[in-house]
Amino acid sequence: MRHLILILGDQLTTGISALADADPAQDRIVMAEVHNEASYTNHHRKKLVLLFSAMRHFAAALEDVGWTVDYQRYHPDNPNQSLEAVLDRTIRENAPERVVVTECGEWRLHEQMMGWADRLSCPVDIREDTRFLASKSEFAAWAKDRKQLRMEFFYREMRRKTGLLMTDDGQPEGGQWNFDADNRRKWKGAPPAPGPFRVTPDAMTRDVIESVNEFFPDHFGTTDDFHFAVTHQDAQGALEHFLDFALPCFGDYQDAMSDDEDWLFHSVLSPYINCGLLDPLAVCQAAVDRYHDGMAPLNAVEGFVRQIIGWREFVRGIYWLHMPAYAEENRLGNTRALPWFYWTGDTDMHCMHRAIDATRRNGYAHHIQRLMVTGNFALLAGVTPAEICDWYLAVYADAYDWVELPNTLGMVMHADGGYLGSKPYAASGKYIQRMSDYCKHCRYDVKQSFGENACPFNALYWHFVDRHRDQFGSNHRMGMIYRNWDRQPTERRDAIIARGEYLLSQLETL
Ligand code: FAD
Ligand code: DLZ
Ligand code: SF4
Repeated sequence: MRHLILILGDQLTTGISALADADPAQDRIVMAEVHNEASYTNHHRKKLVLLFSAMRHFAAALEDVGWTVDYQRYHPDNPNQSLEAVLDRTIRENAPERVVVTECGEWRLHEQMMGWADRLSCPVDIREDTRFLASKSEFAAWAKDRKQLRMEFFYREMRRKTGLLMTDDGQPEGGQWNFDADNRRKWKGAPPAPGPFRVTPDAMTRDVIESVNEFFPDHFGTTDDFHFAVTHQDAQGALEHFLDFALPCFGDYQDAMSDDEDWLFHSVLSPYINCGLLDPLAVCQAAVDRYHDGMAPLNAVEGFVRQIIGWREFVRGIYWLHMPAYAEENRLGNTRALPWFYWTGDTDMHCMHRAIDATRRNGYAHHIQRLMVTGNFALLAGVTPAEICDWYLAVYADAYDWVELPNTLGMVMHADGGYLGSKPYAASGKYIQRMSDYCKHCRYDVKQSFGENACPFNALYWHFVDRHRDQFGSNHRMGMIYRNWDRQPTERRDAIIARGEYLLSQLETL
C-alpha cells in the first residue's frame, strides 16, 4: 500500500490537503472516533453527536466513490483509544510507505503528531491546512516587526488578497472598509428572526445520539432536539437558509440580544465551517454574491465577511504565533474559580441564566452572549483564564482550541495584554440593558449600583476599573471611564467598592 491517509474529525472535506494527490487504488483512508479526542474536555453532547455523525456520513460518502475507509466507531472498550494507537494498528495491518495527514488545529495534538514518525517507525507527511486564507508562516511574516497587531489591518490584507468586496480599481466596496458603526441596533421583535436551519436526524444520527447518551452521560448539555446538519449537502442548505432569511438583517442586529430568541440573525455556520462541512471562502463569496444581486445590504455582508476572513483568520494566526506560552497567559493576575452556575445556569442574573441555558440546550450562543454576558462576567469577576477557557472549549459545538483560546483568553479576559482589543470588553449592566430585554425579567435592578438588589454587573464593573488602574489608567481609550469614576462622590465610590467586594466573596450565590 502507498499512503495511509488520516482524516480528523474537523477535516471533513474532500478538499483537505491530505487528499490532494490521493488515489483510491493505492491509498487507504483511516478515520476514528477515539476516547482521547472525545474526552480531552467536557465536550457538549451535541458537539459529540455532530462530529461523530458527520464523520460517519463523510466516511460513507467516501466509500460510495470508491475509497476504502478503515473507520473505528466509538466504544469505551475499543483497545485503541487515541489516534496514535489507531494509526499504530493500521500501519501494522497495511504496511504503508507513509502516513499522510493535514496539520491539526490544536497544539495538544500537534505536539503528539510531531512524534508520530519516530514512535510509529513510519514516515509521516504533515501537510498545510489550506482551508485557511493565511498560512501560519504568512501570518508570522505579516506580524513580524509590527509593534501592535490589529485585526482591522490584517483584515484589509485579506480583502485585497481575496478580492472580496473590492472594486475593480482596488478600493473597498462602498468607500469604507468597515461598516460597524451601522451595526448596533437593538432588536424589539421585528422583523421576525428566522431561527436556524433544521435537519431531522436520520437513522445514522439517531444511532450516534443513542451512543453519546449511553457513553457520555456526564458530559455537558443535552442531545434533545438535535437539528444540526451532518452532511455537506445539508450544511449547504444551512448556508442558503442563512443567506435567504438572516443575512439581510445580520449587520443591523449583530450586537443585539433577546430574551425570546436564541439565534437572532446569526448564521449558525461556525460548527460546519470549523469541521469542514462548509468552506469559509465559498461561504463569504456566496454572501458577497447576495450583495451584488441586491439581496443584502453592504453593512450586513461586509460585517459577515469580516468575521470570517478577518476575525477567524486573525485569531488562528495569533494562536499559532504564540502557542504554547499563550495558554499560560494571565496578565491581570486572576485567581478566582469559575462559579458553578456556569455549568447549571442556576443564577438569578437573568442575562447569565438565559445565555447559559441556551448554551446547555443548543451547544450554541451567539457572539454577543459569549462576549458581553458570560465572558464579561468572568472578566469582571476575575476568573482564572484557564478555567473560563476550558468552559468555552467544552460547551460550544464550534469549539476548538485554535479559535476558542484567543477569543476567550485574549478578547474576553484581556489576559494576553491586548492583541484582540486595545481595551478590555468590560461593561456594566447598562450595556446589557441597552442591547437586550433581559433586565426587564431580572430580579436585580440594572439602575442600581449598590444595595441588595443592585445589578451585580454594575458594582463588579467599577470594582474592575478601580482595581486595574495600574494596567488601564493610562490607556487613552479608557481615560473618560477613569475620569467619570474619579468624579463620583467618595461615599458613592466607597459604597460601590464595598458592594463589589461583597459580590466577589459571594459569587456562587448570585
Ligand atoms: P456569526 O455571527 O454568524 O458569524 C459568522 C462567522 O464568522 C462564524 O460562523 C464564525 O466562523 C466567524 N466568526 C465570528 N466571530 C468570530 C470570532 N470572534 N472568532 C472567530 N471566528 C468568528 N468561534 C468559534 O468558531 N469557535 C469557538 O470556539 C469560539 N469561541 C468563542 C469564545 C468566546 C469567549 C467568544 C467571545 C467568541 C468565540 N467564538 C468562537 C467566536 C464567535 O462567537 C462564534 O464564531 C460565533 O458566535 C458562531 O456563531 P455563528 O456561526 O452564528 O456566527
Ligand atoms: C473534537 C473531536 C472529537 C470530539 N472527537 C474526535 C474523534 O473521535 N476523532 C477525531 O479524529 N477527531 C475528533 N475531534 C476533532 C479533534 O479533536 C481535532 O481534530 C483536534 O482537536 C485538532 O483540531
Ligand atoms: Fe443581567 Fe443585571 Fe440586567 Fe439582571 S439587571 S439581566 S444581572 S444586566
